Amino acid sequence: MTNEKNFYITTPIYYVNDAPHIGHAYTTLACDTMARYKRLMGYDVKFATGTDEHGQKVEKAAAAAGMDPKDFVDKVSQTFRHLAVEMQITNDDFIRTTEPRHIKAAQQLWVELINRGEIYLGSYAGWYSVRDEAFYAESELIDGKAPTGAPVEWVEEPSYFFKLSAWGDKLLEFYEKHPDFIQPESRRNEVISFVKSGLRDLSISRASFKWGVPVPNDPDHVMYVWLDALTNYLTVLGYPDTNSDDFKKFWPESVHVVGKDILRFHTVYWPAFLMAAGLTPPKKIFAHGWWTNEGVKISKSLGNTIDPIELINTFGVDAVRYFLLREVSFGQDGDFSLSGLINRYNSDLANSYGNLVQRVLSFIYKQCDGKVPQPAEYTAEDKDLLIEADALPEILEQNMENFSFHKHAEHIWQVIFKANQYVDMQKPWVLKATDPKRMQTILYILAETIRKIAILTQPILPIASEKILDQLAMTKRGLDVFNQALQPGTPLPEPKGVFPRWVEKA
Ligand code: ME8
Repeated sequence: MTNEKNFYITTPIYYVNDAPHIGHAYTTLACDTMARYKRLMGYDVKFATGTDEHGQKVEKAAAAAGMDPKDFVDKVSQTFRHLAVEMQITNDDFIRTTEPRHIKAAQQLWVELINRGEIYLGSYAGWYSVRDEAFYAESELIDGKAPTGAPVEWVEEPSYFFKLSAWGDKLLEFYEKHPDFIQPESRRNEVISFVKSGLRDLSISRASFKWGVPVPNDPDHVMYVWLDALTNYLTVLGYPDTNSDDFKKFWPESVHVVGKDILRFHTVYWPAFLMAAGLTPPKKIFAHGWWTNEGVKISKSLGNTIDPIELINTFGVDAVRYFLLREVSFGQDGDFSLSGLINRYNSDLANSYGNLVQRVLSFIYKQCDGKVPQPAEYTAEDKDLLIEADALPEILEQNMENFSFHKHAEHIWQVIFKANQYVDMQKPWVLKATDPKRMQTILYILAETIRKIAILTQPILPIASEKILDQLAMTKRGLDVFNQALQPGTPLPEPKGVFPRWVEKA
């Protein structure tokens, strides 16, 4: 049962080998923005994030910390959960791969694959990168390292294989039939040429360590961490119960948002596993770009990871969200810099949006008895501003459906800019004595414009938008009330600044 008003969005589940950084925060914030947008559009949304807790990389990190793996993953997983709470993320689920519900799902997917003749027992002799949790062919290595620069080690052990080589044509057919499956377009081309170059069967079990989901009926093996991890997207919906309400409602209406580093796992292995198990692949994989820090690759060994909680504590969630989503087009790489964040904050949030809201609402509060003003006749300029604001929902839809968060913001800020210009030109403050009716009309037009803008900024700036809508005494906030104008005479609370200007402390 698919319904176009159901929407399932997921972040990657993050490895718990280390604390979360700005890159993890980015993907989660983007998904949260999308989830909020879809709810605004009246969709029934399921939004999941979580942690990937098995495999050699995590096992090694636990050993390095001198901890039992289970205690270690319990501890680190909490830091990711905590980050989601601090960032006020609206996820409906937080999945951990060590949970019984997930182990059951991963094992069932295995059983399904083996029953359908998609898995055989063999032996693996080749390169493996623990850092990437990936197998590499000799021909892929560059100067003895993985193409990602990660070290590789030689692995020789019995292994179960998935017959990936048999799925090349079906994958190509699938990409052809679903041109939107891989986004952005450049990534799609990359995947298609990889598949066209020929697929080898994939090793999907490891026998040389124990920290993983046990392979059903063969206790010597644990499942390859990526087969285990990808299944999380099904676990969240109640798999193996494909008759569960969530499964029927949300699969395959799903979008997996990932970084470009894990494109292949999501666009080649995952749809192949699913098709081989008789399930439909998800609707879309969106691979976003990579953040550097002040021009340098973010890495623990370089000691330049950015702690998102520290940033949020300093600048607030909305400022961090806005910077990350506005600064680069989703899909492109971006560079994080504190000065960039502060500039954006001051110019777009404090000086433009914040200033508009603050000056208009405090003027209304003082000059209109703290009530929504009473408009009279509209002039051409009044109508122009309202028309601009009214055009935004359609533009919002066009942009958000393509994950163009930055364009969505750009369009809104054009209207904010116009509204500030309108204030400067109309000068309502000079009309108080001479033409109070006109003053009220101007202020009403502005309050209406702010109301419309604040409804549309909710996905990107949830906290500030909520405050602004509170200050307009609006209780309903969905797109369905976009055209329900403010009632003149409605009492308004005393306005408070939403984006105080950031001044560097000396
Ligand atoms: O790959 N810029 O987990 P992971 C942008 N467990 N995004 C970044 C980033 C950066 N510098 N660094 C990390 C895994 N990310 C697997 C996923 S899913 C079934 C299993 C984000 O902890 C980005 O989303 O290495 C990237 O894909 C993800 O974190 C990798 O997280």
